[in-house]
Amino acid sequence: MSLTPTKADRFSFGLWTIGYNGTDPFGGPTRPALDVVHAVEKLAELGAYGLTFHDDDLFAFGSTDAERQKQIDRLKGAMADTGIIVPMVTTNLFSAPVFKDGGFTSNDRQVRRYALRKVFRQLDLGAELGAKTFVMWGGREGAEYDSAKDVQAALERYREAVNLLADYVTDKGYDIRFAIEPKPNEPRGDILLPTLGHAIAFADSLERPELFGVNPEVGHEQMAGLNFTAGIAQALYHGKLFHIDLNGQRGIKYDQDLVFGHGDLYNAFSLVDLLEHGAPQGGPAYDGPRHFDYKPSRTEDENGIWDSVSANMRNYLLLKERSDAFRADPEVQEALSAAKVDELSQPTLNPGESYDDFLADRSAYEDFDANAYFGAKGFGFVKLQQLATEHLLGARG
Ligand code: ASC
Ligand code: MN
Ligand code: MN
Ligand code: MN
Repeated sequence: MSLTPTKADRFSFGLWTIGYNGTDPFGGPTRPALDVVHAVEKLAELGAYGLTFHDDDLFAFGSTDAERQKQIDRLKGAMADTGIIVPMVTTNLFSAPVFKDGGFTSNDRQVRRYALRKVFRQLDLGAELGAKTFVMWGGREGAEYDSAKDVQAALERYREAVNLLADYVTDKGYDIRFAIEPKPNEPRGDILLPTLGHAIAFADSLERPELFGVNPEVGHEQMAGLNFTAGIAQALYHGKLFHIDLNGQRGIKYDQDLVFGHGDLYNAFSLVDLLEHGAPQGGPAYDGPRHFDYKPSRTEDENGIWDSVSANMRNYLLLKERSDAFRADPEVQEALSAAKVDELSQPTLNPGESYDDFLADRSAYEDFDANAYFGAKGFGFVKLQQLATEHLLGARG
């Protein structure tokens, strides 16, 4: 297996990721602005296939139509020269002061109307550039104070906005689906639709649920103390994994946006194993872009940006190689069987068994000695996890 990224790996990067200039709440930029044409050329050279962007990443908020068009034309030129595509676009409804209480769910109705128009504009541009996914990260859709936000009304306004967008893409014939990106907090004290579970429930309640899924980000779920791989498994199970944001996070703290693999490495391993091999006993697989949404640390210069771009892709490919070796190891297969991982895919009832049949089956209860059954016998999950660890550390094959 090759560790050199190619377009077939479908690695994509946000323009805001490589373009992050180092600004944080405690200090200003540590790097100059990155030009989009240079960014596209470098991504192509390093083996990525796609670029994604918020409207404001490409043309500054408040640009004139001519300034906006100039940047779009420059991006199109770079795409034509390099073969880089734009698989996803998104709208910035969080940076400009007008969005300080959110976009779709600002308490101010005029702001909501403006936010929606900004999204329509970016949707048209996404369709023009061939994007298949429209991500919605509502970083400012939330509150710091419970009495300041009617959460049910906010959900109603969110619904109103996205139902309208879904009507629009349907009428226009755009081949675009929407992916809601959950995050528990930051920049707001609490953000609406804080985890992928909240977002899936909401997506399914919309007028055109088939057009709505999720774009989970590794660090965002981990900020809530959740297991990202388990969440991705559930998103796949519901047919809702439309897109994914890969990065690294170490525990429950501010959103670190580290390089993929530089955070919880075990969880990164099980994630790549799931994305590449699917569920052990089958189940829907993910075949979309492997999108990195991270921030090159503000300690780095421009070389550090490109080192971190390569590190994201290389870590993904290394984990894929480790996971291939894990799956191919006969001892792992034995340990999986001993742990009965495959038995979970057998239905609990017999084929055609009714509850009358089931209640009449004495072996299931009356004659079953629950104390004796597993009293002295374990599942061997620890042995299995040690085999995973040995593969992850390169100690086996
Ligand atoms: C996005 C997205 C995020 C945020 C953040 C902006 O579109 O996926 O997580 O914006 O990266 O800094
Ligand atoms: Mn993040
Ligand atoms: Mn993200
Ligand atoms: Mn992010």
